[in-house]
Amino acid sequence: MIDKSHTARVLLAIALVAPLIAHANETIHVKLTDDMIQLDADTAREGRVTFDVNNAANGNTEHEFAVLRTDMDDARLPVHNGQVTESRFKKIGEVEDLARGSTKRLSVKLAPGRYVLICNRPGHYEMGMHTRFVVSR
Ligand SMILES: [Cu+2]
Repeated sequence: MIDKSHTARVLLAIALVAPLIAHANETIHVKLTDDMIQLDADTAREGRVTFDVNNAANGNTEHEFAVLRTDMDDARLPVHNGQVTESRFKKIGEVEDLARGSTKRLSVKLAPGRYVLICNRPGHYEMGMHTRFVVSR
């Protein structure tokens, strides 16, 4: 004999959980080196993405990590006095003042599209601290 109320509860639970699975929280591990931003994955599904950002540089220099929404090539952003002109972009989020060895987390909601990840300490972008990131449906 089928328990109808039990079946209804199971269906309700599936209906509530399914959208959460479709937009699962993804964590991207980010390693900041002296002249690079390294990712363990350069794509994610749309939804909440957590960047786990570690300053793994050898030099005793603080770094930062910013997420910009742009279709531009990550190597061709406009630069003024050693810094990317962030005002020309939609900045999704950032973490700053990462001392050597430290880790900070940035959790953002990302729509499908192309992004550029940079460190915008003066001179760091031009040293190579930039990479692209793509979010798919
Ligand atoms: Cu930097």
